Amino acid sequence: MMHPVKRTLVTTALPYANGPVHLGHLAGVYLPADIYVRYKRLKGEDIIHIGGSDEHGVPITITAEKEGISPQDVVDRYHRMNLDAFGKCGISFDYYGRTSSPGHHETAKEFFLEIEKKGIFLRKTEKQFFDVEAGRFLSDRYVTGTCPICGNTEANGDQCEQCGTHLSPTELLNPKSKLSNATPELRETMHWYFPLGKFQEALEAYVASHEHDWRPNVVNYTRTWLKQGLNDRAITRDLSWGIQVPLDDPEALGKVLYVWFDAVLGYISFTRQWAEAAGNASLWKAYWQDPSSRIVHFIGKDNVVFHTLMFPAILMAWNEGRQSGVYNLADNVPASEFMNFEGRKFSKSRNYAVYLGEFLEKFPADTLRYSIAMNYPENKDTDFSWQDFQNRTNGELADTLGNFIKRSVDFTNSRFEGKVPHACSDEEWNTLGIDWHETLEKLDRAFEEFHFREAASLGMDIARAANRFLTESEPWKVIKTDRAAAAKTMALSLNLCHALALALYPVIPETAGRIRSMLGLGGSIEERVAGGVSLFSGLLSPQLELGHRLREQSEILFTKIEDADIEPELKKIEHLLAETERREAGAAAERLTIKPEISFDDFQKVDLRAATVLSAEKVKKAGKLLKLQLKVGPETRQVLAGVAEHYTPEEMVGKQVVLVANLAERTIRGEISQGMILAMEGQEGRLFLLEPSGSEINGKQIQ
Ligand code: B3M
Ligand code: ZN
Repeated sequence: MMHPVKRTLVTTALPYANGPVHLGHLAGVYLPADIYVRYKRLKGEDIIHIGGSDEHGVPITITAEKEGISPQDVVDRYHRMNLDAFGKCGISFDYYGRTSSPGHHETAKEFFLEIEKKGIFLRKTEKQFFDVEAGRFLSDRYVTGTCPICGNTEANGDQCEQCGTHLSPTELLNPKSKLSNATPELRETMHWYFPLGKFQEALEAYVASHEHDWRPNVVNYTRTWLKQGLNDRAITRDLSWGIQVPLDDPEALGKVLYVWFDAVLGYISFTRQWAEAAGNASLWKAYWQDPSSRIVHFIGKDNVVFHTLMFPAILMAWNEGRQSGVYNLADNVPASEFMNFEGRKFSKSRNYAVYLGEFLEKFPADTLRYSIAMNYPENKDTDFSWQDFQNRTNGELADTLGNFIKRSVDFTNSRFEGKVPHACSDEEWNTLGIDWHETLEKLDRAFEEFHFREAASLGMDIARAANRFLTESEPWKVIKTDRAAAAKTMALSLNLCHALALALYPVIPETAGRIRSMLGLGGSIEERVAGGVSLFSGLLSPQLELGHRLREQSEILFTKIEDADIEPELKKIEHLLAETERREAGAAAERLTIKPEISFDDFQKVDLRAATVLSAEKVKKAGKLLKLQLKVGPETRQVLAGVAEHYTPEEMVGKQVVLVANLAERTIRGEISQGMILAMEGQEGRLFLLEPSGSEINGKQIQ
């Protein structure tokens, strides 16, 4: 950043309001953002956290149709549920908005109109599937069919879940509408396109300017897209739920803005709504348009390009030719990897998840926050397990932190009339075996650079050192012979309690508040820093004065988690896993069922030939596909085969394969495929090519 940072705007990905958020979401996005925001507040910095519900898009309408309720009912239910769960978890949003709000519709329309007025959008007419029975165009997710790559009969119009290939609906074999199950027909429809390619250079420069401060994964992932060249993206859809295209034009009828175009703008609308609610309607501009402000988007890795390419390009389009009202681009986009659960990916559709709200009905928020911070998926996928949760809660939070605080407060209450019995000097503070300057610097860097696991560990290291100090000083023995020495130990211990509350506040804020209250300190941390005071540097010296009065009653900060408490949870997982296995076994058995009988003549229609691979190359944006040139007798054929994850191009060259030579020609990913080569699935999904052996067989028929 060129300017010293005056204020920071933190945003968190807007979860679709079509289901409850789970621990995976918390770990990747909301907890890290909250830790960051609380740390900044602790330093007295000006920072706001803006989030909200993504209430448009096909995920919402599909849920509504499945449950037989209206989209509005769906978003009302889950918006409330998620907001409530975040509240219980201590995620301290300054504003939590909704993209269905009139204010947001206004912002999105304003952006659309500005970009339309500048003539940046393109209008293109393309063929899209139309469900005649339902009288509706079908967006990608409403079409299902057979995957042309792996043969999965339940592939979605945008992606095949079985082999992971990104698809477009017209690539599906035997396409069906999810609405009516009818075979849809192709009809022409016009859409507005955003020419991302027009911003290619500017986006490259933007990413290059952050190549050292963004996470390597974020830079690499974005660059992969840039290298492939950015294409025009449709930013409207034929749907009824969403933000209507704001033009008085018959072509705009029945069209809404694409959910991603609208959702990222939610960050802006919600900041506006926050400012209005705070009674200073123009205050939002300071966060978005003042060059000395900084924007940080917390997201999961699956949302990277929308935040590093799409949203910046939209803002660039808005900014073009403007003198005022120019938006800042994000300064950082700390995208997380995924946190798995008991060794498996969270999955909403398989119901393999622990939902945040449910979890907090059984266990306190800070135990969850701490365990998740210690498993923060910063640069690789991590795993959350009940065992780890139990160990950390019992061993680290209860035995180390909780125990130290309670011993310090109880002993002072019983032996020193509940008052700090000694005035600690800075020298004494520095004899504890903790280098405070170094600790502060390390903590500062860990929070500032988004290393939240390290930040939480550093806090716990202080607790360990404190525990050791108290145990080794043995004030309960020493007091019998040297009351002054015991008084010094207790005063230092109490100051350590205070330091722990500060250092751990971003991670376990509720506990920090309870520690402060036991220490007899009034007012919350938030109130104390409201005026821009930094409490964080309070670690450098003892803060509790001689004679300061503690609260009379101590409390147990963490109750241990018994095996019996997590047993039902482990049972539930066992059950879920067994169910998944059963389903998978069932699916495998189904695949064994033999297809309906065909006649000999039918079989004779298939022309199988031995062919030789002349060359092979990868296909852009299709990680599973290889483009092969095959020699078949005198002919050369181009065939696309979904084998890229099993064979390298080099391995393919020279292989003899079996070609279905009279299969109708198809276009996959814009490339012609003239036939298909035979392969079979072996163990663990590994593909094996059928390789006919023999010499001089090329071009010969296989019968
Ligand atoms: N709702 C996708 C998701 O929940 C989307 C994020 C929007 S962020 C502006 O992963
Ligand atoms: Zn597939």
